[in-house]
Amino acid sequence: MSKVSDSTLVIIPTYNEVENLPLIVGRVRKSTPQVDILVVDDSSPDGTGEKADEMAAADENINVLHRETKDGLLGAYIRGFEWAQEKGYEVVVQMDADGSHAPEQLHLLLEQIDDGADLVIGSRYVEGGKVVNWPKQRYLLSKGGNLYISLALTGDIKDMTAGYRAIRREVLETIDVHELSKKGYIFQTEFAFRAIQQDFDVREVPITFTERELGESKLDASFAGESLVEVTKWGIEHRLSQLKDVTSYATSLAGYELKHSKLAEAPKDIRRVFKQVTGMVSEGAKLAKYEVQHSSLADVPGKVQEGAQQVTGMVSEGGKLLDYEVKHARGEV
Ligand SMILES: Nc1nc2c(ncn2[C@@H]2O[C@H](COP(=O)(O)OP(=O)(O)OP(=O)(O)O)[C@@H](O)[C@H]2O)c(=O)[nH]1
Ligand SMILES: [Mg+2]
Repeated sequence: MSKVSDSTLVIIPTYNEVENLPLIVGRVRKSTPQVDILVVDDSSPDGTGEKADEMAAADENINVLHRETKDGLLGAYIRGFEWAQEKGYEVVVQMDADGSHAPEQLHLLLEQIDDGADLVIGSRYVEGGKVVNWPKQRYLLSKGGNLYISLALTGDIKDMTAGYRAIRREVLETIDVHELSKKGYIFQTEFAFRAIQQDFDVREVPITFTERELGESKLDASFAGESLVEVTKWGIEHRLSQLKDVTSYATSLAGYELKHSKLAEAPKDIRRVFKQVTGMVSEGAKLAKYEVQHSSLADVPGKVQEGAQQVTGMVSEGGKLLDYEVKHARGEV
């Protein structure tokens, strides 16, 4: 019997991934031979595009698009999505070239698609999900950021920023990808949020995310600041009436946790991180406050509880981050 996922295109955007590309493509071909691959290269100076052409010439399942200049990840994906739609693929997959998204786990995403999901996110932060080779600070910021996003958007999805995804054609036909924010990688979050708003069946599967070993990063991990402000705006637009009673929880918990953290002993250079964490917490509190002022009296007690738990989690992640920073600054870790 044929499955939806038999018609899948894996899009791999590349910029200077000449060492990684043959490895990742080889792994996809080996683990999931039924899918096709599209490399979207932005004229990488290191010759990734030529390498991709060589591979495409030797294997009809591999295709390449060349863009003239480096124009960001969203732009590369938009080109890939349009190509997939022209060719009539039922499912597209987003996969980084650097090995962070294991092709050996692709079947986990595709199985959910075949089970009826519209968007499947390979998640680091659901039970069973893992991150390998990340400094603790980056892990905590990412996890804290995602907790915040879940809270702000009152979603059940734990890893809204993740980039390993399988998407059904219908979702791409519904969401206008040209309207997504071009700031950093925030489009990933916005896309998932819109899919949820459109009542698509959005699911997570646990994956093991492995930090790149070869080649250079294209983006620093500075999503914390700008992106969270963006997310807060959507959250407010979305009118999260469920959050109204969370305000007092959020503010008192944040106050308590931060007072009891190791901040008093903290040397100056952790201030930066502290600011990021307090920024996160205070954005959360502001959002909650706004909601109290603007929502109707209709209440959803279960959701309030859940929201409070998320805030607690976020704040305690912040506390852990501070502890780590203090130890790090003292040379204990
Ligand atoms: N075509 C294209 N690909 C890009 C662009 N920017 C990033 N990529 C690719 O997008 C994927 C994700 O980029 P990474 O550099 O791994 O970003 P990251 O995962 O945040 O950073 P690291 O933690 O260092 O891996 C990789 O396959 C990149 O080669 C771009 O402007 N154009
Ligand atoms: Mg990467």
